[in-house]
Amino acid sequence: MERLVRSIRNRSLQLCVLGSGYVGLPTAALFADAGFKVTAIDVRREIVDSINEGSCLTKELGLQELVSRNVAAGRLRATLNPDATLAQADVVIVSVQTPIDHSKKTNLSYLSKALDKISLAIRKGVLVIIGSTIPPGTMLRKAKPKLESINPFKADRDFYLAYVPERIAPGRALDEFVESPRLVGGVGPESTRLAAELYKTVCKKVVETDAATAEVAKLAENTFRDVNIAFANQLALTCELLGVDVIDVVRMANTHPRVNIHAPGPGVGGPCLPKDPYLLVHSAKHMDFDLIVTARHVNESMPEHVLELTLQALENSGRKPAKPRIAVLGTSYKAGVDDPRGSPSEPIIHGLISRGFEVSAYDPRSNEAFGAEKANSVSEAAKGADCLLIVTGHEEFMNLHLKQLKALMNRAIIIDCVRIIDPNTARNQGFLYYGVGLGRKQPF
Ligand code: SAJ
Repeated sequence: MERLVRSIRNRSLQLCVLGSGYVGLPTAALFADAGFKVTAIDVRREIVDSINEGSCLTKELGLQELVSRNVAAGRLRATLNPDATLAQADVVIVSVQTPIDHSKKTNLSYLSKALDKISLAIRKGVLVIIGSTIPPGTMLRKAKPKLESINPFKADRDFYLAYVPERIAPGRALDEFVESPRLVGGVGPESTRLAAELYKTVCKKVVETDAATAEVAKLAENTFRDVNIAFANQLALTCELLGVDVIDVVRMANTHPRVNIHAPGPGVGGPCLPKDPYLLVHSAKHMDFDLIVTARHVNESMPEHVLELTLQALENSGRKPAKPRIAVLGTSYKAGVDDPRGSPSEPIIHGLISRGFEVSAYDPRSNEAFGAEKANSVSEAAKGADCLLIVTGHEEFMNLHLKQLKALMNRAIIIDCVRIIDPNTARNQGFLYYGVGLGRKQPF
């Protein structure tokens, strides 16, 4: 153990990262920058080739430069071939996807395949880190037995195994990797100690725990956010009926020193929040998880509410056009990122198309259009539109030239799901303005 700790401190261990996507590649690049020799493994040739060329396909602030610098210095390389790399590695970090299927059950097949490969290659003294989000119990009931199944090695004695959940927000991955306290939970004390030692080379703060606690804590963080956002969304729906503005209500309530209500919106997207509450719920099925599941249902229902608002606005704007044309602004799942995974824009656009509407979509960061006509600017999307539907709160949408847009549009309606346009400014420019959480009816 002491020898391994020394090898971490003098950077003489070889690392490999299995899965070089949104999280794996920043992980590989940061450890390489800390001085380790790192091999990034992926099944996608385009990812491997781009890394070896000193470039990257993942858009993350500072990542391109970090990859290029460390590839040039010979500390970072990528490969499609896991077997040879795993046979040499002293540390294996697993960062593969763990999606949920249509019945909301976790698909652990990518993780299982990774563990199969590691179990064949494992040697004495190797440290295996799982970074992927996993259901509680996975470390002790699946990962540990699998890694102990081929060779007569025992975890925490012959090799080391820890869960180190990632906590990074896409778009700020590098910064958050370093700055956010990192949970490190080993399957035993030696594993925790060794993994903590490794992460201290990159992270400013490491919090030691055990694997089972780290598993639940990771899911608890995102579930808490999801429940909080569901509360904000339910409050928004209530405010619409009560004739008050949820933005004012949340601002007022949050002046209380111990209240922090999140922002309502068109629904919750991304690769984590829509999934993690289900991972938590499925691992303890016998419990009554009404709160968490209900919160999910509230958030999942928001795109439908946006469709209802759109229909209402069209009806209230005079004669409803035979085939309304809607300009959707934003297809990435949240402001400032290019990632469209799980974006509320997807069910919204599909809902509009299935109602026979024409839809154009523009996003300055994402190329996704979810089946809508892809526009190259706000003006192009708005041309001939009956309604401007703002789904993602990108800063590019904050100061829209409303007068110009009105001149381009067929009908002047704005549905603001992320509340980035001031209602009075829009109304003064002659728009019919609808916002999520903005009361329309007279109270009581
Ligand atoms: N959203 C709201 N209202 C809010 C905040 C977010 O509607 O007040 C929506 C967003 O628009 C988005 C979704 O929720 O559609 C998720 O956004 P997010 O910023 O809460 O989370 P992610 O998925 O980008 O990343 C989270 C991270 N949490 C934060 O940024 C606060 C990160 O810490 C986790 O590591 C990450 O999930 C993960 O990988 O688990």
